[in-house]
Amino acid sequence: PAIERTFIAVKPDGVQRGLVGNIIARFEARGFRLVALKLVRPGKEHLEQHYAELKDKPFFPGLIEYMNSGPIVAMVWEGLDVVKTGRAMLGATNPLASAPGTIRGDYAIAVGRNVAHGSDSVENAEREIALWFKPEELVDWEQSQKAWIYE
Ligand code: YYY
Ligand code: MG
Repeated sequence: PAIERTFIAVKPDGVQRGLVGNIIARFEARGFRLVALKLVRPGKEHLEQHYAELKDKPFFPGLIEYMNSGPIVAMVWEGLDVVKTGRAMLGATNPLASAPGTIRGDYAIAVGRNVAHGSDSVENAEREIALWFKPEELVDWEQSQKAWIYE
């Protein structure tokens, strides 16, 4: 495994339901490093770009409408194997198939209201981070806990 970055977002339902702090706390407590964070309403065109690979799916228009329905907390987290581990922390796409203990498995029921997003590959993480953040929004800082998190 390598040190990677992933794009994690709290979707509009997660923000409305007051789950922002909880979701951030899970990544923080796991030991990952927060690289960027903002509350945004980026608009339809941006959201269509974010989900471009799903544009032919029947649920695409509803997905975009939902994602555009309120503010989103956009984040970049860094750490060992964080792309795959972030997906594991989120749980399965359909919350009914997400294990308890995961974000979706603890807080969601419907696939179209699944609370949070996480990049599914290193390549997509790079693409999503570049879409959501300007280079100067990615903050370089050293975690003082690092020596206690990594061998
Ligand atoms: O990466 P992930 O969010 O787990 O799933 P994707 O297959 O990328 O789909 C993105 C998003 O689309 C999903 O989080 C909910 C929604 N969606 C849906 O509403 N109905 C489906 N059958 C599949 C996905
Ligand atoms: Mg996806």
